[in-house]
Amino acid sequence: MRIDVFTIFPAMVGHFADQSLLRRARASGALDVRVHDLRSAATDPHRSVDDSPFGGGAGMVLMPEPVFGAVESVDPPRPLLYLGPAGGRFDQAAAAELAALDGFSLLCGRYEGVDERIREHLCDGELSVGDVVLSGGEVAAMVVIEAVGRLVPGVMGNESSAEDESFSDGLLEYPHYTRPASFRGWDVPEVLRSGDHGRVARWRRAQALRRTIDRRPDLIAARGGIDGTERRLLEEFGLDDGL
Ligand code: JF5
Repeated sequence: MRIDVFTIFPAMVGHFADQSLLRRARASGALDVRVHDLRSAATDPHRSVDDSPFGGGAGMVLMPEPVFGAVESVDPPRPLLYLGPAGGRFDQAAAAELAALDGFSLLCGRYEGVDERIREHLCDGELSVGDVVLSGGEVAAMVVIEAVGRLVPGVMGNESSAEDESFSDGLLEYPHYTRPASFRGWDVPEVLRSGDHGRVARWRRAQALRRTIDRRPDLIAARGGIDGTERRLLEEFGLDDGL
């Protein structure tokens, strides 16, 4: 998997990609993150990448020449996706789609935005990590790199845990516990210490369902509600309140 990132803050994204889980993935060859400085294609002595908007108004806009220049000198993997609040929502399904590709590229916007010709004639699409406005696309790019990177085979230490987690089946995760069995009078649920693996699995599923019903009813609606088996599972553990 190759991910190319175009940014005016290459050190920020580069440092991130050199850390933790991603560092190991890159060392193993499973993940190839290449960060490119948008300023490298600037031609003027000040290496300018932005200019004031035609029509007036506050702020600065990324200019087409350095951005087209940086991208075209690399010929990066496509699609090239622009990160900004006007994009399609980047969620776990979008992460899985990107993880199935051989590669893709990210363009980080800054200032008030980028010249519209970059979005229209250079980029292939647009992604948003949420309804929040950032000062630039770098943090959003890091969200995408981490979410996609950990889905690439060979990236995570524990290959099974990616599938086990929140959203993989449309539910939030069940609660986790470790030692001590009793901490400040708060005890680990008895079922987890019972050694009954079938009952543990059913309890976890019931807890995941209950949590999702309480905290993310939108996710329950999206998967078509609760079926009869699930209702009985909730009843088994006394978690069927208000159903
Ligand atoms: C940006 C113009 C880019 O704010 C974001 C963003 C929000 N969700 N996903 C990305 O990106 C920075 C701000 C203004 C272009």
